[in-house]
Amino acid sequence: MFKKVLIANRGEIAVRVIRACRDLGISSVAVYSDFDRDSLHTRLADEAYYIGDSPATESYLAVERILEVGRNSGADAIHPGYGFLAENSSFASAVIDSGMTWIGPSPDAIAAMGDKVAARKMAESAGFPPVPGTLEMIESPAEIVDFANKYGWPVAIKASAGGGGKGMRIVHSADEAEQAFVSARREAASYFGNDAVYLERYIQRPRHVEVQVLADLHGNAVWVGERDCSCQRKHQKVIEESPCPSISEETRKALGEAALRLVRASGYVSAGTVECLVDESDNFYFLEMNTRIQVEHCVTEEVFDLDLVATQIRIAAGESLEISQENLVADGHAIECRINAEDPSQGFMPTPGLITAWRMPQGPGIRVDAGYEAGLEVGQFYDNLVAKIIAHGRTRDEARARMLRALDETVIEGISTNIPLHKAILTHPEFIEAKHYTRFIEEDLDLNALAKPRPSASRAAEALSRQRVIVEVGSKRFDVNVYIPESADGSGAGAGAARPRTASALGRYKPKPPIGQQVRESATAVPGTITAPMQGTIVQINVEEGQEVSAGQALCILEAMKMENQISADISGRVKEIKCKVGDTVGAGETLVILE
Ligand code: MV4
Repeated sequence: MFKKVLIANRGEIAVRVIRACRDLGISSVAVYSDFDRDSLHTRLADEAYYIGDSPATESYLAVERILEVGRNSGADAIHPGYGFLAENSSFASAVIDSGMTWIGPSPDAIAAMGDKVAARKMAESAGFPPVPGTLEMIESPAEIVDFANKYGWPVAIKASAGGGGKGMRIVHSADEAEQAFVSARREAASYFGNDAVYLERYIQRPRHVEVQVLADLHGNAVWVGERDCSCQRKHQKVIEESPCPSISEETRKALGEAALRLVRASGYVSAGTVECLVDESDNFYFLEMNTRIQVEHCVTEEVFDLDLVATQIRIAAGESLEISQENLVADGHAIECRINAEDPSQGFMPTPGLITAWRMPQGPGIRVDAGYEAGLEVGQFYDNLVAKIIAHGRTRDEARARMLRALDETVIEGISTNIPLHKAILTHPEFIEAKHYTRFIEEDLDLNALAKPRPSASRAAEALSRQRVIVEVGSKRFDVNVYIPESADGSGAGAGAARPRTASALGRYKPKPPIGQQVRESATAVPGTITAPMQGTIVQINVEEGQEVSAGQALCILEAMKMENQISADISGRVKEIKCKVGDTVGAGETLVILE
């Protein structure tokens, strides 16, 4: 077994891998950026090394820096987590060339599955039918029309170097083909550096079901159930569960066996996920294979009582799989909610900022994998996942009830989260009956009706002081928060005096200026003065000085936490001044455009 493992990641997955290392008696090495100097993974690892500036390209994607830390710290192996370098075959090769073990599949397998056209061919030859479509890249819009004449509209155009639906275009008729082809190729070139695109029949109302597989270096392979990830928004999974509630036992078995055929045919080793679409008649089709541990691996761990991350590490160290297929029987049901720093009542705007209060749920059937705690800041540089709550029960209904209880117990202040969205989904009849499909979140939920997040503590920290008061009304006890303006409070001490912050109780809270929150709340909106709603980077400017614009028209795009946010005109008028340029990092409240 390895003595020391470097974790080339951050946030909750870095914490998860550190835990697996500790369980296995392996020493852990964290790497961190400027922004993460105080973060949970930095502090939890046995050793931690600074690798660079906050932007991921300067730190978590800085291959040479990470390899250098690996060598200097004496790490035997590198675990990449998910995202960042996890599916970068050159990085996997470089790790191996540096004399360390790569905890993951071979660089060849990563490259083969990263090429979605090659992966479709491989699935086809392994007897796992891919979504009907082309097995080669297409060269002209005429091929879209030919394809539709054979299979019917709509048709999906996908990037061969893409994945996860990024850059996917749906074409409904021949007159849309040309434009969709050109823009899909342009987007593929700019996002993935490769303009190859291919076609798939667009499956109506599909479910997204994925099979977890494990394979060792000795030819043993198993499938560890499946997960349903049909609850997505903009190709981001929101809730995942295992087992899939809507397929028959027969389909489940056929799916698992098809995934194993693909694993065997491709010689795949390590943990992996075979993603499928399942149509309304329970036909399933290969979509793509992910060659990493996934965010949602925890639901599988709960129903199979298995540590997938530890198993990945054991496989990389050359151990044989101890588990046999017959012994892999799902115990009950598990559901995972991804808790994101975003505001579903404001178009899912990312909400970076300082976490001023943080209480995670506990009790029967609840697991939390988190990357944050009180006193830490959620920044604009990385994704907006702050925690995963996983509920396990004997049945889906029990898991769902436990999740609702857990969401009610959860307290996160200072930033907005998508907890109100989770509550709306979990109580919606479509979800309860497991009939949710592709456009469930956008079409079936009333997002405007979602409860507004409670007044944030960062607002309280600025101008208001919070007092917790116990009130008895008709002898019934109420626990009430009263927000009192600091001037009226008299103490001048603000919220800190009303209740000690959790992190200061830990003795390590260092106040940092909250980004994102303070200015947004204190800025009084001046009509025509367009300000940044959060800290971020200007990636596009759509207007010129002197141009006439109408209210609601897009002025520029601000990127924060890997999400693009459209900044629109609040009034109709003329662009008087543009105060930013593409590439600028702007702070919350900073003036971007002035209209007159
Ligand atoms: C599709 C599809 C329909 N037809 N491909 C791709 C990646 C994943 N994020 C969703 N993707 C889809 N690919 C074809 N040929 C529909 C989706 C899809 C989806 C599928 C199941 C459940 C929810 C979904 C939400 C958006 C898109």
